Amino acid sequence: MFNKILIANRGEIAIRIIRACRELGIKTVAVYSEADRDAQHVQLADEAILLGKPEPKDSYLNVDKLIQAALHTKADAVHPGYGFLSENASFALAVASANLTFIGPSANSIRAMGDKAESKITMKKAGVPTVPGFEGLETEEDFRRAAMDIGYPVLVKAAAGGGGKGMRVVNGKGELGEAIESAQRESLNAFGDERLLVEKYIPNAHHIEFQVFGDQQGNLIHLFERECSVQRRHQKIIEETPSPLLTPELRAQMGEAAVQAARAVDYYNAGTVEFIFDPLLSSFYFLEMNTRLQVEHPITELVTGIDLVQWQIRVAAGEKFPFKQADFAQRGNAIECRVYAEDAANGFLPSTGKLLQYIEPHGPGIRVDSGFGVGNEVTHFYDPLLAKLIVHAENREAAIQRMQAALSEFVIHGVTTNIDFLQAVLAHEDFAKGEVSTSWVESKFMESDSLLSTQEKAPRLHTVEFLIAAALADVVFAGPKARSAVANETDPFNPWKQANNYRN
Ligand code: MV4
Repeated sequence: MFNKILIANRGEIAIRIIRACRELGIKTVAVYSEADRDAQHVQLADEAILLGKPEPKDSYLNVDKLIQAALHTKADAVHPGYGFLSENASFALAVASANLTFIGPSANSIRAMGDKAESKITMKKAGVPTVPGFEGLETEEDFRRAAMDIGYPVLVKAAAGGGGKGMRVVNGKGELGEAIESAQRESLNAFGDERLLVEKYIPNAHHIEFQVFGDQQGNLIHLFERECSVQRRHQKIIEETPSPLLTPELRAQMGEAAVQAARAVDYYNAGTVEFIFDPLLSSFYFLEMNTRLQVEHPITELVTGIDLVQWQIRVAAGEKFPFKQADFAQRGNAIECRVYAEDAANGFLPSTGKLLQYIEPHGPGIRVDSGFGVGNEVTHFYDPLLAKLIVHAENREAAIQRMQAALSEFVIHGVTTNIDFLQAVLAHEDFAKGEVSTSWVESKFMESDSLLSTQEKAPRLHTVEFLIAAALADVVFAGPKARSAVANETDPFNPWKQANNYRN
């Protein structure tokens, strides 16, 4: 087993990895930028190395500095977390070349899944369902014939890309030329590659992904699905498992397809196979594979009872994964809400500032993964994710209720958050029915100017002043009685008032 692991990341995921290391008796090295001197991941690790300026290219994306830090601290492995360099095959190779272990899949697996067109061809060969379509088209005439063959509407996608960049829906042949041109331009800009693929457009699609996990001995299983259709502009907002859409038969088919997909690229460690699900035909198609740990991994941990990060470390060290597919079942329902520092009522702009108050919810079946506390600064340099609020309960209704109660207990002052927006989604009848496709948020919420964000109404105070005011009021840590008693006051510093702004 490793003696010491360097964590090439920040925020909640760095802390999640530090905790797994501590349980395994492994020492940890945090890295940080000048913007993260006071960050919690720095304080929680055994050692910490300053990388440089806040800009990611000078810090969390800087391969040379990260390898230097690992060698200097005599770490023997590197965990990349998610984002940053986690799906960069060159980084995985650089780590290995420095005689360090990359905690993740092989560089070859990362590369094989990095290109959409290439991975789609690999999946077709492996017998994994893909959306009907064509790759490797060159002239406009090629595209025109392909689109006719598929039948409109079609979707033009960047072959190199992901995350919806360079994607255009084409409803008829009159729109095709312009769509190809603009998709090529955008794709060249974003990825330095203008190759496109074209496929059948699936309206009202659901995003259902499967967690896969394997060791270096060839044992490979799936850990069921996560429904991630509540998203906006390709940013996930709420994830849940099990998916309310899947039957046991479909789940088994998709799980098998996910394992097949992973096996086709000799996958080991944690990975996620993304499918697009057509609710009209109950058919599913491979979209892409994310060759890393995902943000939403905790909901899988809660329903399967497995610690994914611990097992990532153990199989990276060469341990055999001892469980078989039949050892796993889904117990209850889990939901994750991403609490972002952003202003839902104002175009979802990121909201920056110092956290003046921050009180997490607690209770049975409630988990909070966060990298923030009172006094921490939310900056524009990094992702505005403040916390992941994750709940687990006996069934879906109970999980939704538990999430609503937990959200109403969450107190965050100093930045605007999306908590009221999350509550509006959870309270919606479509969500209750589980009838929420990837276009749902935009169609139901975006044109509405209702109050969707938790507005910061109190004037900004310094942390110490705020805590003194709160202590004098003697209610910050008091129970619901005190809470409801003060909810009617006009005290502008009253932290319990924030949840009352919510209207649907
Ligand atoms: C699609 C699709 C409909 N039909 N492909 C968006 C990002 C990229 N990963 C693939 N995406 C989509 N591909 C076909 N043939 C709809 C989407 C899509 C989507 C997919 C997953 C999660 C969220 C999404 C939001 C909008 C569109």
